[in-house]
Amino acid sequence: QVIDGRGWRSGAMVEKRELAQWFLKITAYSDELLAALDGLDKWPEKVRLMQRNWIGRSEGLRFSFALEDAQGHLLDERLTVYTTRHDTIFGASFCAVSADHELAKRLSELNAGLAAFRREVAALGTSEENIEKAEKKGYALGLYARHPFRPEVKLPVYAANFVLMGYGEGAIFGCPAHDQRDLDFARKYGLPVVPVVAPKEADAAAFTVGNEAFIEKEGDQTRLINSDFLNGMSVPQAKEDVARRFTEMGIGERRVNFRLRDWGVSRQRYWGCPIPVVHCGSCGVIPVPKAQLPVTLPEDVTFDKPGNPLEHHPTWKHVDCPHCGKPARRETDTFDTFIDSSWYYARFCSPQADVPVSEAAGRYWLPVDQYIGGVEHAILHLLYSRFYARAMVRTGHENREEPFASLFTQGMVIHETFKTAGGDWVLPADAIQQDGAWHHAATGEPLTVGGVEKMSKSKKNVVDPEAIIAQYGADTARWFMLSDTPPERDIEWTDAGAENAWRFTQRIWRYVNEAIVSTGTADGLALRQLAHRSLAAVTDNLNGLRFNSAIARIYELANGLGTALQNKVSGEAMREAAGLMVLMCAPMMPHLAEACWKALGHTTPVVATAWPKADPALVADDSVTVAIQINGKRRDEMQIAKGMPQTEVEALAMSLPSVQKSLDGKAPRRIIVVQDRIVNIVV
Ligand code: ANZ
Ligand code: ZN
Repeated sequence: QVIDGRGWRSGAMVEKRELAQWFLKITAYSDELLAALDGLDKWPEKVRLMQRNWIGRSEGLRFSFALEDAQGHLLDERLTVYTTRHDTIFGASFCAVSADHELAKRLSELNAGLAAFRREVAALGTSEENIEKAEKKGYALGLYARHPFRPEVKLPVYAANFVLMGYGEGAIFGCPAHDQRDLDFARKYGLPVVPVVAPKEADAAAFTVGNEAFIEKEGDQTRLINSDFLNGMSVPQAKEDVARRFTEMGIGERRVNFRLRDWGVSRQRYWGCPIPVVHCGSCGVIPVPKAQLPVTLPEDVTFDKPGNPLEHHPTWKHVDCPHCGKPARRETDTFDTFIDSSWYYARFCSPQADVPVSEAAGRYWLPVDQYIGGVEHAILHLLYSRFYARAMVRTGHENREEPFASLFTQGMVIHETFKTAGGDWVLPADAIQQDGAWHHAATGEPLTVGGVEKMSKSKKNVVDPEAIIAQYGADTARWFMLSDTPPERDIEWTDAGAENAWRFTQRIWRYVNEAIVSTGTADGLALRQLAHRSLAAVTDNLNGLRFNSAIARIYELANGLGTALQNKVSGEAMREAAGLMVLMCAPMMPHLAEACWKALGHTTPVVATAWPKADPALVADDSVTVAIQINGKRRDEMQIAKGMPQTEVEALAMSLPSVQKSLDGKAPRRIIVVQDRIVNIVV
């Protein structure tokens, strides 16, 4: 809940402070949370990728350097680093520790310059992005690390602003030729840049690195150079060799690291579920006994002081130890709200149960078939829930390790922004366009049109659903939103788009009413085919959540209906097509659909009517055009399914109005059918 180093709600800068807080050990599940992503084949690939990156598994090596002081005296302590590029060890030209590393902390007690540097780094905040963007800076500690293979080579040790305390060992060796951060750092402090990996075909003696580090891509295109016994090896071979040697030397071991950190669930605020533990001076941390749960919040709190009101409350936190009965202190931190959202899906299966979740209900209902939510949940809520599901399996509460079988991440509604010359944001409802320029409706002030952005209260680029519903109705609002864009993408709200959707509602109403009274008699097969094919496509699109494609098919059907009305197509086919169109619209325009359905003479409402099934014979696109002849003269044609049996073809031909007219009441003497081509009626 920290975005760009700021609180995601308040916008306040995050500062580092030490607090005793509660964590859930999600890192114990890193491996399985990662591995099981492969099985989530109904999740968007981008969300799975975000989770993979967030968990951030890396295979590397942890090893230590001997340390000496400026006079060359060996120290007792060693410097442990984590690396994924041990193949580059001969290109090492410095070591660096985080400003929060024990070594930096300790040395800063006697070194004012270092202390100031540590404060400067702390002020950079916690944002990885800021740390990534900031100029790479360091402070020399006056210590040197001995190169493990070349003891005469001394690598200066710095505290550096780009080394994070929370990752690996909080310490690195820098290889400037093959890491951009290390290269920037080396150029700033005049450290050697020795390339140790080069393209296969490159001349080792001539290969150099300028201001861009040479990063090894996956594959076998490179070889080790300037690296003693590693020369000529591929990167994986060299990694293997160094790992083996360090292990044999007893200074290192292979190690899998994860970026994922344990989940800090303590919040110093009033609004939240109290963390149900009591701190006792003699017994330690004691969980609140089940009989005393839930711990409820006091209602008489004040917000007059900064900090957590639960801390300031005169009595709430003073309780007796549930274990020894002596005066003890209630935990005043409350849970992160993501705790509750992590398992509500399970509780929803048994909302009345007197246990947190009924395992039997979960067995029946879970996993959630279709989960829909914004992509902003990709790495927090959706990862926490997956962790919780696993934890609940371990505790016997549930038996599904994955909470959500299928995930859909919808886009956002975005809108143009409007601003006055003075820099004030203006609501779209207050902006009017005159002669191509925008003005404030009330003051007449000229307005500039800014970017099309996610609707937000601060930029005022919001449209009020109430106003839209009052103007167009809810059906139109919904129809426009679904029609415009695939739901996983952002949709720009425009008045013109809403206006078009509204016009379409009018067309549907008109066509349905014309179909009701239609007395047309022309052949309806083409219309029926269109209707059933539309139905098959719309069914498929709705199942795939492709609402905009579904709507495009409905528009197509409506156009076909309009043409059929003009062509006086059979009233029966018109009413069938109109009825199907209404049912197809219903999930997206329920109000209009019910009114049309009733007008079509149905007494059961659409909501109680089953979704229609397309007739496969009409859907199949294996129709052929057959010419109709009377006494050898071409009179009409009709579309029929390929291979239609002779008797059916005859009956169909005889039913055509054009044929009936030509026959003028006379019975045919003979009908000759050339399969899939001609029907000749002999009178
Ligand atoms: C030497 C080296 C040479 C590295 C080279 C990279 C390129 P991943 O893959 O994300 O795990 N590193 C290790 N701990 C760090 C920390 N606490 N803060 C900042 N950087 C840290 O990244 C592993 C690489 O990130 C490690 O491999 C280390 O730099 C750096 F040509 O070691 B490397
Ligand atoms: Zn006690």
